[in-house]
Amino acid sequence: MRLLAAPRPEDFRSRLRGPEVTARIGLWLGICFGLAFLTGLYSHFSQNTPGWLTLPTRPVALYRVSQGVHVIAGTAAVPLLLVKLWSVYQKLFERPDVGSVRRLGLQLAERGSIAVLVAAAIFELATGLPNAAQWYPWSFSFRATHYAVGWVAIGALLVHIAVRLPLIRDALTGPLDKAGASASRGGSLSRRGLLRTTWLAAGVAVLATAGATVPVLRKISVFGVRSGTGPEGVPINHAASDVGAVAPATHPSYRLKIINGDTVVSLSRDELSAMPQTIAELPIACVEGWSASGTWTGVRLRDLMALVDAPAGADVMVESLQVTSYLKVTHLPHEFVQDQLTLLALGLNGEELSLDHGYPCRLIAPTRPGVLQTKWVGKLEVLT
Ligand SMILES: Nc1nc2c(c(=O)[nH]1)N[C@H]1C(S)=C(S)[C@@H](COP(=O)(O)O)O[C@H]1N2
Ligand SMILES: [Mo]
Repeated sequence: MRLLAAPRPEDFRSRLRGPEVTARIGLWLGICFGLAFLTGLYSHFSQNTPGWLTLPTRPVALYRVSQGVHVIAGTAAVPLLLVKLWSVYQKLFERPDVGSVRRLGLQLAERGSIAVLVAAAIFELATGLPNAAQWYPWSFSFRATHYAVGWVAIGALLVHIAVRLPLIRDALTGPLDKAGASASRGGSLSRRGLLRTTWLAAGVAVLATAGATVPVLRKISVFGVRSGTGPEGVPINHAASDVGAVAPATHPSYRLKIINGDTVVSLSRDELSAMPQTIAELPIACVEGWSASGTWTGVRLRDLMALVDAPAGADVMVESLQVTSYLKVTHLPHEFVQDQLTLLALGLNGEELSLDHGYPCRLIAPTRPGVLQTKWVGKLEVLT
């Protein structure tokens, strides 16, 4: 009979399991989720900026570093979460305490909160990882869902830490392996060995992907989604031919339209080139985690705004010539409009901007998500 019954927690005899291991991995997992949450908030508010919020525009690589940390923390969390779940998996087979209604209620509440935490944590990693690999095998909006479930995950995590704090404190301050305990019941592996293997797995996962954003790691990051190559030495996300931008961007009648109410100024590319040019070293930092720095040449956006007498505090709508709607129109908050490093770029790394990087001109601003660095700009409109 016993063979057919579900196992009991006592049936899992490996001495590798236990709060000593779980709490140590949990500490690092908590750090990864905390970092991913904070950097995720910053990324969300960079893309969805409420009127009351003024975003920082320095350091220029702030978004690049933040989004790199976001993806690296999420990647490191994958092996950590797997080992942590393994280390507590026997608890799934604990029998409910039906002797006392109060204890049963508490048990169910605790189990429910852990179920939410585990589901939310798995969801965040299982959606974030494919996204960083630019694979979208689902039909819901990645950003809205990943953001909403992020709040669920961090809320459930805080409850979990609060409930378990005494246990966590004891486990972290006590010894990892009991003195004199042999490793025999866990096979040949000690707890220390298990933890070392876990840190190693997390490290390998990070090194295999972080080259997409950390240039010195490029050669060893075999799973990095961007190699660092492309026209003018910068990778391409969404080529002109993907979004129907080739014909309008190369048409001889191209004019940039700058609009402020009834005031409209049209400029050809030659006229843009004849304006004072600024050179700025700024990164493209894709929300999907890859990034690359470039030296851009172009006209300051605020000089263009002056041509139509735009008021100093106004935001600007930037519209691309592309045919498809995704990322065609973006909103540039006033702090970026006024920034002396926000350019309408005409050149990159000493060459004329290539079609796939946004010819005839593209927006490049300090510390902004890649999705908002609009290419093939056809229209700038002052918002009042
Ligand atoms: N008009 C337009 N601009 C765009 C995009 C787009 O699809 N359309 N993609 C954005 C994304 S997601 C990124 S990461 C950057 C990449 O710029 P690059 O291809 O020049 O490296 O361009 C951004 N600008
Ligand atoms: Mo991007």
